[in-house]
Amino acid sequence: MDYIFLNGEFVEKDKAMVSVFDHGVLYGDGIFEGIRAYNGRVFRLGEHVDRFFAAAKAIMLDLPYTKQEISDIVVETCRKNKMNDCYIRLVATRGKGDLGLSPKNCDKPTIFCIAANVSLYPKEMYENGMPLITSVQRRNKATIIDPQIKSLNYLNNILAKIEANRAGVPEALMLNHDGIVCECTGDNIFIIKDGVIYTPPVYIGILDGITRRVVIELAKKLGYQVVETQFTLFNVYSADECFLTGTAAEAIAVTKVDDRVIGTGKCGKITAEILKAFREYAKTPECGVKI
Ligand code: PXG
Repeated sequence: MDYIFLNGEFVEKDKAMVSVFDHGVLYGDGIFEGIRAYNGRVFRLGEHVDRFFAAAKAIMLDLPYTKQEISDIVVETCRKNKMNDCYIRLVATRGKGDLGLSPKNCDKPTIFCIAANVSLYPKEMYENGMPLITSVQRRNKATIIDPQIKSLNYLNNILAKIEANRAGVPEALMLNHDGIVCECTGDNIFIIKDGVIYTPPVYIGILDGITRRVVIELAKKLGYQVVETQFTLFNVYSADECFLTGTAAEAIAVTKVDDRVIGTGKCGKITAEILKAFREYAKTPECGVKI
């Protein structure tokens, strides 16, 4: 990671700065995407760019680029840094303004793109699964800040992550205001019961995760029934298997939730099959745009 794309040019990492008057810094006024490149291909780049533009529209941020230009920026950032397998962070903030909430003096958005090394969960956890706790923090209500917007306001997810850190586990599960299971701080959740795969629907207030979409497609191709429906912690505790999906995490088994052992306490058979299918898919030319 040597060069960062920042407002139209590549700058050296140590010189990539944004203003203290940037509303992304002052108010968390902006959006982001987390994207992966596998084997010289940017995974599902079109969908990430679409989600980025949808979020920009929702917060009334006019991006000064077309979708094709944003795609090119992402690919070019990987090329410039000679990275074939990496984690990419694409960010757009409202830009530099003054010390008022109103963005009317923010002339142009700040846009940057970073290609960094991937940090997955520890390898051991991909084989043996990982523990979760349920956070006391509720996931944002869709009527306040819709979780479909990958906004720079991740404070309640961060508070949940701090709870996980303090409990000595890698992730925290978040519920909505009615106690319905939503997702983790940076991963979507799936449970499996009697061979059927369940995951919360997007409308209850979750990020419409791109890994989630891919896993749903792959699981259906493998012949599994996938049901998007609401469920509670009871269903998680009594599931046969549970796993998380995310750009950084890929797919990873959960073997304990709030000190309840899930299924056999090991990475389940269906979860292992899905992770394998995901990794195979990430090696195919169809998975993304060539760097
Ligand atoms: N839910 C939330 C709240 C997220 O932020 C996901 C689900 C998974 O979505 P994708 O599209 O990646 O399959 C995310 C992903 C990280 C990290 O370092 C991950 C995310 C955001 C920030 C950091 O793991 N978002």
